[in-house]
Amino acid sequence: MLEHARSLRDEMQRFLNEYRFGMREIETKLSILREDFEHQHAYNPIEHVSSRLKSMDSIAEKADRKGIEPTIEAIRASILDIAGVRVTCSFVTDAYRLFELLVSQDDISVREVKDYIAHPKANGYKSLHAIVEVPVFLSTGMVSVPVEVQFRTIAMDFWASLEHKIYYKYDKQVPARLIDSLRDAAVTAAELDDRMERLHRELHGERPAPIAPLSILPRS
Ligand code: 0O2
Repeated sequence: MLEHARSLRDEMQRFLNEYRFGMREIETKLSILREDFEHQHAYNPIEHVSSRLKSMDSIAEKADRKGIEPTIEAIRASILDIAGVRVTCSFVTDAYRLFELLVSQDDISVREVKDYIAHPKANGYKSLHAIVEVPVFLSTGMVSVPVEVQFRTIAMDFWASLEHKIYYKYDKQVPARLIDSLRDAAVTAAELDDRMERLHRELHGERPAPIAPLSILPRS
């Protein structure tokens, strides 16, 4: 019995390690892009990068909520955001630019893209989400690991973090007046993003440009 429990624990540890390593690969790619940007263009488009690995509890809760069989195989196939990296950028164009630079790398394949910047959620949530697969070379061979990468601006991040707190404070039953206020705040945040980007462009003698549409779509 104890032997079985230990082998299960080791299996879970190996499973989570794959995601941890995948996350690290993406972090390294982002930090190379950031350093190279600084060097080549004297400009840093990334404000900060944060990462998180879903806990076993949170994986189990999501599997239960989505009716996914509680086996490693089923979870591996259906839960694609076990490893998550969030890239907070200065401006909206930087979020798209970073996305393009990451997903155009030869060893990255895109499984899914959700553009909540172009198409915000009903509550006002904005971010560009991509599920990318990155190869990880283990002592036992290569595994392809899905990592969810979210690209957003500081204003979007500020909004999302407050909305998250409100959502949990009210145990997901947010009063209507707060829902309306959050929606208004999302509009204000988007206006701020727009103004800041225009100012930034003026400062650099550029014409304000429209946001470029996504040129890279998931590979089937
Ligand atoms: P955390 O804190 O990142 O671990 P699902 O996960 O099934 O509910 P789906 O389709 O898998 O939804 O994912 P989707 O829509 O791409 O969004 C997943 C992640 O985006 C969330 O992860 C949040 O990080 C963020 N997100 C999406 N919608 C909202 C929102 O309305 N408000 C805020 N604040 N964040 C949002 P987790 O795992 O829920 O949370």
